Amino acid sequence: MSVCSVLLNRRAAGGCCRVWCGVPRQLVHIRSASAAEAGTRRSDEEQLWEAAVGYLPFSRAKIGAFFQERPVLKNPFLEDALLRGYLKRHMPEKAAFSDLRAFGERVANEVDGWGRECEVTAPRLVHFDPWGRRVDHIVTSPAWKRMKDLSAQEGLVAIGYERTFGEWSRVYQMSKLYIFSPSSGLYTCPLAMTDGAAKVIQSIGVSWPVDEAYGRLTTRQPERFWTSGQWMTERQGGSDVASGTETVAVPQTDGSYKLHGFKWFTSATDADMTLTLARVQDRTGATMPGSRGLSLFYAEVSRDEDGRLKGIEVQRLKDKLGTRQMPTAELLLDGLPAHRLSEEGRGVASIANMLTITRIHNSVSAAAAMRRVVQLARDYATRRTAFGKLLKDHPLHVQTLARMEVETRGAFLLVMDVCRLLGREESGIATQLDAHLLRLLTPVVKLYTAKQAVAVVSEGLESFGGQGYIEDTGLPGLLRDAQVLSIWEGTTNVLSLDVLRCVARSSGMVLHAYFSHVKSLLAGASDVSSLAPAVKAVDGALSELEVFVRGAATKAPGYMELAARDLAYSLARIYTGALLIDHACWKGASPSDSYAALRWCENDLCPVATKQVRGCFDSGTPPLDAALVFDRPTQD
Ligand code: UCC
Repeated sequence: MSVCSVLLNRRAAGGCCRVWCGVPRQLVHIRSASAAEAGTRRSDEEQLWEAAVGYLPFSRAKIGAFFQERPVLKNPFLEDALLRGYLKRHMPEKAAFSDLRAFGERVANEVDGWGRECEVTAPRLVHFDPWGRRVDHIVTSPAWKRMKDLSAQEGLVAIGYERTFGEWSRVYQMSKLYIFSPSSGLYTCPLAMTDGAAKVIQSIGVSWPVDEAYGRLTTRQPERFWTSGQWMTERQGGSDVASGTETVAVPQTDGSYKLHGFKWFTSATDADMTLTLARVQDRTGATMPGSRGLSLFYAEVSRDEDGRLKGIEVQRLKDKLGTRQMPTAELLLDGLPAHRLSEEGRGVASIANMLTITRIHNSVSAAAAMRRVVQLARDYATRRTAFGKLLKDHPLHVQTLARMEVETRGAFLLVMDVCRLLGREESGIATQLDAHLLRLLTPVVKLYTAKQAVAVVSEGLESFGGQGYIEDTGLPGLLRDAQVLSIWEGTTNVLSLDVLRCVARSSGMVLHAYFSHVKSLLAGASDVSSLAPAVKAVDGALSELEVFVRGAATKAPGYMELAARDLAYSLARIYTGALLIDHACWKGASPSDSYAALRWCENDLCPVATKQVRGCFDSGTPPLDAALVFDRPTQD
């Protein structure tokens, strides 16, 4: 039975009043006027009935009358209470504030649309021209190219090298990137590598041939601006760069080299230059294996007069879960002209500065992804009505958002503290303690914020219900792009082992710096009674960590390796707790700053101690883990 016939039956039964009681008066009037034909006489009831049928939900109209309001991206700088508070506390320069405010406006109104365009118009590879010549053109969207110009104009790399705000220049630069990142269409990836390359060139202090490149990487002029790649990963390599790098560097008579090898993952492959690792061949063609055989090379990506890439073939673009905006390629290097930047055998140590910078960028992007999803979810909660009221009036929903907010605040403060340390190092005012902290916290912030980002962004999508799962809302892309953050630039386990390595190489000095700095942060809060539970929790966790570290020295080999991940998490949670407390003690802090600190410190701040008590790192555990993982049904 059709809707109409149901209604007609109801009408016959005299129940028509219910039918139109939901129809707005004005609409009834307009509809009935237009429906009335001149010269015909119909009763008022008939006319109203026709009007009502015209406005029945889903009758004649194809898609109904209700449309959920979309979440609105507002100026991400103005919307971010913690970012503004942090900057007000540490670098209250008016020029920086007005720049960030204006940039935030541009991001919300203009750049965010470009970011979406980058996602929708993914890069593609054109191998051959129409006449069959190999060209290997990576075709990117106009929006991707606009991102490059914007990045130069806004100084997204340059700010870190101009150092207008001295030791706070990195915080300023990263604040801009933090605002930009979720709208950037992943352009933050080439910017991370560009920044890392500039840092390497600057720290090595080499002039020709990289002085021109350095100027281009750090310029604000779009027509001069270059981006850099970071080609480290090979088929055998993955994280194990030292033993997996097969690329060889063949010395040329003019002192340059030609590189031959296969790079398995190269991100943002439309770069103008790259830094990469290779093994120098001796006269017999032999190379040295392992880390000591690796050297650092600089190469420009250029084309010959026929339009062919010089010494490079782009094998294919990667088909990835996320970061689809950005071309990631497999490259065959077949005689790529290059210059050696490091001493022979010092490749990994020399590219380490690039890793530090890209890992910090990664962390900025992680915190930014969390902040963006929280901002959108918060806005949506003021628009979406369910079960009779707005989402913002459902305490359980707001509790979920509040938990996301606490994670986001923690991540932000941890990231910015590492940026602060980087800025101090680059301004030449870092103490030994700062240097140790920077080395220790770089892998920690990268691994921890990446994991947080996946969890918070996933939770954020859920807060939109089914709409969070719909591709063209732009929301699923946030989750896909967050997932890469824990994978590239060192996975969680590789970075956890890096923490152990830097502890060992510094003979424990990085941990010494860590303990004394956390204690000094807590000391500043000792007389703030409202924060006492948080201070007590961090202090207790720090003591547990000290006990663990002291005891670990006496344990069998392998014990610390098993504990590495939980150790890194403990370092992150305790340090972040101390930063939240410290920020809440600032005279300009808000009650929400204190509340966030208290909530953060309710977590298990020292999981390495918790797990130790449960025997997770004991020698009997790995066989049990293995038996569990490889458990097979028994043969009957
Ligand atoms: O390329 C990729 C994608 C690019 C996209 C970037 C965008 C990111 C931001 C986006 C924002 C949206 S992904 C591929 C990246 N690959 C990795 O991250 C590699 C992961 N593997 C590692 O990190 C390993 O730990 C290795 C490769 C560093 C291990 O190599 P070795 O040779 O075994 O390392 P060693 O022997 O421990 O260290 C060799 C030297 C030592 O110096 P010396 O000899 O003076 O004592 C170390 O102290 O290197 C030094 N070193 C470091 N220094 C090693 N690691 C570090 C470090 N992290 N910091 C400082």
